[in-house]
Amino acid sequence: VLTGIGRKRDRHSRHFAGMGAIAEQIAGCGQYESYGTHGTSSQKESCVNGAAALITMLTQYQVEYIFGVPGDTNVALYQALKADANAPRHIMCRDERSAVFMADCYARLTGKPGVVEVPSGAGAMYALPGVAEADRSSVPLILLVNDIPRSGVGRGTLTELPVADLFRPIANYCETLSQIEKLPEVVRRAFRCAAGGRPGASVLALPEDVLYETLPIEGVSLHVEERCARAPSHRSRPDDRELDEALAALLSARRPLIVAGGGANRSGAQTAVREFAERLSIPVAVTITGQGVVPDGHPLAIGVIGDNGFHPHALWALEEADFIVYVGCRMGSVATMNGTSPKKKQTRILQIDIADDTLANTYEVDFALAGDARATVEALAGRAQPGARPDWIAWTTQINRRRSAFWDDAASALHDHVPLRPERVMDALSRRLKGRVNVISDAGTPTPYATRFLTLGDSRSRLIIPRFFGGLGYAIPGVIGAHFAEPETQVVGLFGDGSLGMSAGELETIARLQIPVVLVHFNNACFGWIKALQRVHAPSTDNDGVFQVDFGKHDMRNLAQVYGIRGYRVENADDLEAALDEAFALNEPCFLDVVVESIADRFPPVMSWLKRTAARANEAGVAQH
Ligand SMILES: Cc1ncc(C[n+]2csc(CCOP(=O)(O)OP(=O)(O)O)c2C)c(N)n1
Ligand SMILES: [Mg+2]
Repeated sequence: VLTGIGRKRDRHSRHFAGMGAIAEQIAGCGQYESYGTHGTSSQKESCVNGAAALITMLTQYQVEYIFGVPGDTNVALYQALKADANAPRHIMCRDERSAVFMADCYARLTGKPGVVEVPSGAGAMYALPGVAEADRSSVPLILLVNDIPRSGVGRGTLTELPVADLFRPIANYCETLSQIEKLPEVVRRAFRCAAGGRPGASVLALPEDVLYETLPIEGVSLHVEERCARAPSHRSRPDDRELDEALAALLSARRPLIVAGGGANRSGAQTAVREFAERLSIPVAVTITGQGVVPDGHPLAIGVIGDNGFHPHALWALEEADFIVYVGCRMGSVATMNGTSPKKKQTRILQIDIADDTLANTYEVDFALAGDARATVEALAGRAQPGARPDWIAWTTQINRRRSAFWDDAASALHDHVPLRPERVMDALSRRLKGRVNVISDAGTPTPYATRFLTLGDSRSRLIIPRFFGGLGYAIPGVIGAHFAEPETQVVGLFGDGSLGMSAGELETIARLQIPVVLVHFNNACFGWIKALQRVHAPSTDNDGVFQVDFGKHDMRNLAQVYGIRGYRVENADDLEAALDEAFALNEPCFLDVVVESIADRFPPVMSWLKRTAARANEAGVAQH
């Protein structure tokens, strides 16, 4: 897709318009001549260095923000950013890991590749966790590593690191820019690989000396591929025969179920899945990352399957279904409870996925449809004649009865226990989240409780939980990315004290940028999830069953207040309601330090834990008799 200047003269001219000002300000630039009028002029007439050209291309790709951390090797890039009035806005972060989490969250909400820039060595290494999470969660992301100059390679140069090698296992594309002429094509490849196929991470190591070099005009085009400015850059779908066969089998089912995973959200398949489900009256369950594909209040929205935060009626439906359509779901360990649910061979399975390494990978499936989730579901829906709709009413009625019973029980079990129970916090939040909102959650207490109990009232609202690695410390940077993705939308962050310890530095970023966000800190003075897990597995000889999981008890609102963030200490239901009322009414960052009951003292809805403790209780009961 590389195009020479001559063949793309019009676009090329447009891309260079307005660059005179940039070039004049870049250090080392001599005389400058506009590219727009000199498409075939000689090299000496050009004066745009690599950094400025990179910024121009990012702008043309409609990159709005670059999340980054300064370092010894970023000077060329920062000069170019500062000099270009049209450059993407730079968001300075306090830690590269957080910078990537911000970009990841921004990308999850916009579909546009999140762009991050970091310095060499330590900066690149600190970026690694977020790159891995984005890549494995099929989130389009571009990491730019401002690397040491080429002359320093192999010579004991401070911060030298084989960047491309380091990231290769966790990225769609990695490359070190070796020559200035190749910059445009390498940037295009980075966007193409981040946004196309199964979206993921692209990592470019950019030696700083190359960024200072002058970009030659001859044979180089700064054009961009607009379709790669957003993922998915193209939508593939299976052929007609495969679609017809799969649909015929689905229509012959007696108890069908759709399971939407994170891929359905990545593909923007929400409307397609809802309309397909409505057309045929098929209930829809979701995985943790598939939440939001159908709105919480929809009559066909059954709830969440999987080990963590599941709804019992959704699991029941999964077990009872005779035909399951998985849309953009990896069918991994959590969604299938380690390959036990649904039971293998008992249920016919249709799996729709963009990735060959995912399709039919953990289950032998009856229909493997390779394609983009939205395009494939739309194609199926287009073939499903409304008249062909089978009578599945008895099946959906059974599920709905169970769903109503669950929510009735949940409401009656709510009370103002002290310390506050996590579901009580979710209930108070749900009552305030009727409009459009983006909720960003960490692992630990928030995940099972938000998944099970948080209900979002607007079909455009999203609950984002980074699930491939579930790394702690995502939510606090995540809310910053969410704010920039949709500045008009209310943002809420949910995180435990373990997560806070790993991301507290970004409270300064939130304060500095005055991000209006409601931060809800689940303070249980421990790594609660692990403490609970230890208790689940504790030998009967160990009364307490825990080791190295407790923190000191602190009033953590003080931490937020250091940065001038309004802080609330919440110890009971009255405090909670009052603090939330105030925080949602304000248009500024607010931090609620909520003292909650520990999930190690009363286990959260995690199926494998509940099963194990029930089995142990049974054994103990048998032993006593
Ligand atoms: C980076 C990272 N390290 C370790 C873990 C393992 N881990 C999962 S949950 C958890 C405890 C979380 O503690 P906290 O944030 O306080 O939440 P809580 O479980 O107490 O609600 C840990 C350590 C992880 N998910 N990510
Ligand atoms: Mg904790």
